[in-house]
Amino acid sequence: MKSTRKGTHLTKTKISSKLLNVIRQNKSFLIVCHINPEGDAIGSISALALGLKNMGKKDICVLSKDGVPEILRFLPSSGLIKQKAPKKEFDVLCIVDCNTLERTGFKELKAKHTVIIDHHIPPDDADKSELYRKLAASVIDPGAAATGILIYKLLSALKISIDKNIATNLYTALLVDTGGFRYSNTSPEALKIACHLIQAGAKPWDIAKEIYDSIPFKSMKLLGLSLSTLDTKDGIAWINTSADMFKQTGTTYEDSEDFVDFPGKVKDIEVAVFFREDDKNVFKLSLRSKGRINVEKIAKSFGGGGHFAAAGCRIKGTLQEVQKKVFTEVRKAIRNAE
Ligand SMILES: [Mn+2]
Repeated sequence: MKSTRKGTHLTKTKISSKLLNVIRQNKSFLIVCHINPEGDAIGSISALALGLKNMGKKDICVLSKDGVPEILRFLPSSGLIKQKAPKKEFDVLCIVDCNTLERTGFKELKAKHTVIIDHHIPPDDADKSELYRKLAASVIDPGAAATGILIYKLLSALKISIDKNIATNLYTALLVDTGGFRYSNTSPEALKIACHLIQAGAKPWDIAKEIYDSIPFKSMKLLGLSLSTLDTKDGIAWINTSADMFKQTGTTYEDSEDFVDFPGKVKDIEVAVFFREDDKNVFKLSLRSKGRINVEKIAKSFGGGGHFAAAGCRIKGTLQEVQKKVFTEVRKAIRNAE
């Protein structure tokens, strides 16, 4: 556990002077997040863009390959986010809430300097990649509850005041990545920063209504169909959403975003799994741990990744085959944890 220093909001994450200088000394910025973005990704890139604007930077482009999910369109300035990369070269490329170019969904982004602001663990071979060799500066802290926290610290280090719009974006980033201030990453630091963001104008009830109580009707119907597949065995609970269910309800993957939370609510289980049928015999899996089992390890063994308690991967096969494969690994992990 990291301890916080007394009398300050901030833990030990260091915002390097290198990073501050890259931002201070340059004029144009290309800010990009990962594909399939959620609240931390969109909130962080929007807050960074607003902060840089408040610093007097005029040439800022904010990018999200998959655009902005409908549920996040209330976020201030999210309307300015583009899906296509401009042809021109920028001074600085900021890769946010992810740490490889691949995760941004763009093959090439042109900039003189590249920085990474993220809280995911970089891939093992990252140091060998061209991106890391050319990196101008970075703040990568897997101990941070959300990338929004790192953006908050960066803006604070740049002495940019947090206005209401920035606060709304960053509060949403924290809210989403801590699962509504419930997950294990809900640290004193996360709550202290959330407190400051509320003082700066973020409205917790309004934001919670947007994030948690604005589910489209068709998504709820999809959830109903999916929940009817709920099953549990050997400490695992799961649900499955078939291609047919998406078709029946006129929904898309975006509508099943948090479905893994539902098997996760079952009492006395260790691991929850959500199976999403992406194609004939191709399944996207989301895994959640109740705290003892490292699901990142399991996802990684299937070529996926994530965090200790939340991870994902893609497995080929029929639903039965895929379930057998993953349940075998989960059972093994549960046995080893005993
Ligand atoms: Mn995040």
